[in-house]
Amino acid sequence: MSPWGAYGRPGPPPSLVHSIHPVWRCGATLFTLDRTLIMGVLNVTPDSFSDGGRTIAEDAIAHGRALAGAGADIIDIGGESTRPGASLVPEDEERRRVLPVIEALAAAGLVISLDTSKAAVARAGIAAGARILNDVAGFRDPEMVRVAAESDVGLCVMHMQGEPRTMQVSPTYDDVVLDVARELSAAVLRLDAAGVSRDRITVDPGIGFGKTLAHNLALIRAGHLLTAQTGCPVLMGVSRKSFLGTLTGKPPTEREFGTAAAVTAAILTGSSIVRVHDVAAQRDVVRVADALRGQGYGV
Ligand code: PMM
Repeated sequence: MSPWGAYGRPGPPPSLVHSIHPVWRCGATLFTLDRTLIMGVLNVTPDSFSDGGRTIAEDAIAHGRALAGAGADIIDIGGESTRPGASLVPEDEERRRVLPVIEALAAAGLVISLDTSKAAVARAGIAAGARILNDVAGFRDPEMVRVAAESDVGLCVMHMQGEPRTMQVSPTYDDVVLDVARELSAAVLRLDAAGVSRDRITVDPGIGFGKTLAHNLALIRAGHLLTAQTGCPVLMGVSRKSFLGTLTGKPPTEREFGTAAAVTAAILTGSSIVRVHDVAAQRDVVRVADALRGQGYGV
């Protein structure tokens, strides 16, 4: 029987998927991937919260609780914007932004993912209660690999071509899906060699991180192939991204239907975790997509 359950996910034959771990081990939390997990986005940056008399941390904590109440399985906390052209945030400032929010939400029993590429921030975040490290730089920094190996947290290895300031200038690939799969596999092997067990790792093709519209569309459809090639479940971040603006002409806050279409496509083509801003809206989308796929929610 396929590790995905009695019916299996549509996609590659069992011979290709038999070695995939149908779980994601994140410290004390073991996720069984028999339904799609929802990761809610919590950006703790000054431009993410309006100045309504409360501190950014207070606003962020309230928003994190709301995301969990709306159905998020994981809250992904980030203190540095990674949008194209964004400037870097000093390490101290990033720590100051995220640590109180991680502490408060972890103490409330939520599973916290920390979106950082800085090893010192990652270490402090794990000590504060984070159970997942989400590195948009794909654990290129040997120090990040060390932090991963010295802990038992879950990991998200994201693919990015170049770096945020310049990544959208002229992204080029021979074959985007195979190139991204190869680079993600290499990152997984680096973690493997450092002693990180495979069931702690998810991979993410990095939608919008050094990709054209065509690259993004090809990668959203490539979940099955990426899982087969890397041996890890796929996490997909499509929410409100600029490719949706290109397709619809809408600004980020009006991209919820576009996000819904992309989330559905990602789930039907093999993604196991989706990273979204509007959890309440996308939770319905995930439920329906899981049912269409023949899994989850009692189907
Ligand atoms: N996208 C952003 C930030 N972090 N992490 C992962 N794993 N995957 C993503 O697609 C991703 C990420 C940028 O999006 P935001 O500014 O809307 O948070």
